[in-house]
Amino acid sequence: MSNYETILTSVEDGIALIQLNRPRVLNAINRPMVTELLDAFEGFDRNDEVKAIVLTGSERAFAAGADIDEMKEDTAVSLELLNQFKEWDRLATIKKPIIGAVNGYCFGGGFELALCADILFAAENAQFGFPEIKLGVMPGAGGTVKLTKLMGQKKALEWLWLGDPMTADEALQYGVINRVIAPELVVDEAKKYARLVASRAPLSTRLIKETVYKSIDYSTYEGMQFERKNFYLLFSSQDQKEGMKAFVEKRPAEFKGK
Ligand code: CO8
Repeated sequence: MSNYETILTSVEDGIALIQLNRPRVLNAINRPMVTELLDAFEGFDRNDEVKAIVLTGSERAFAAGADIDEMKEDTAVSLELLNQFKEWDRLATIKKPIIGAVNGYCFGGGFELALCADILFAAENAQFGFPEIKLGVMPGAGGTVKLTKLMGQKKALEWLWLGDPMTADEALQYGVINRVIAPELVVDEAKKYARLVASRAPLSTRLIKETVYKSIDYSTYEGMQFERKNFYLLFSSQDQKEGMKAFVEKRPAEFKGK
């Protein structure tokens, strides 16, 4: 359906699928892929037909990292001038739910991309890691920061310093992913979860996502003030009237996302 070179996209039953598609290099993320990912994510975020987005790779690899060939000659100045993370930062502005489905290798920039998903399901054979230290660098697209916030500073350092892969079960144990699933079912389960979220009130889904991410950086007090404003805001929606009316009338609510 799409004209992209590095990803495949489709929409079925209100669920968009974005699949990384550079299998020859284990879906290594090059700059055109970042541009295409942003185009696809932002397009689906604006598309009323789409209620949630599933992000996946292929059987062997979600993504084995940023494309090393592409960046091996970079300098500090070329990276500063390129300012590629300006594009990457826009991933955090996607409002619809993103469900990640990981098979195989999920390393470096691939792991950082997976961490941009709101919910992460992984196959039993998935491997997560930040091998950047073995290349003489370190994560640059949020890996150090997000891993620390997810698993705590001691555990994050233990993994980041060695750069060795963690299994899906270890990632689950540290709260980095949501579920471990049989490899052949991981995308289906991600789609199933996406359909369930899609059945809930869409404006609530958006504002819950926004509030959860704000709460990571806000104090409890600031977070609760922010939560309250969003709670009030939902009382200006038709879906709040419909949801509460349906409860009183003992019937399922029909949410419109308005
Ligand atoms: N970049 C470019 N090419 C890659 C990459 C990569 N990250 N990973 C694998 N490939 C290529 C290999 O070069 C190989 O190509 P060819 O067939 O032409 O030799 C092909 O994919 C298959 O790979 P292997 O033969 O190595 O497959 P194996 O099953 O033996 O090994 C591994 C799989 C263990 C995943 C191994 O390929 C590997 O270690 N890859 C590199 C992992 C890595 O170091 N990742 C971190 C990269 S640095 C990074 O991500 C910084 C992020 C900064 C932010 C960027 C935001 C976008």
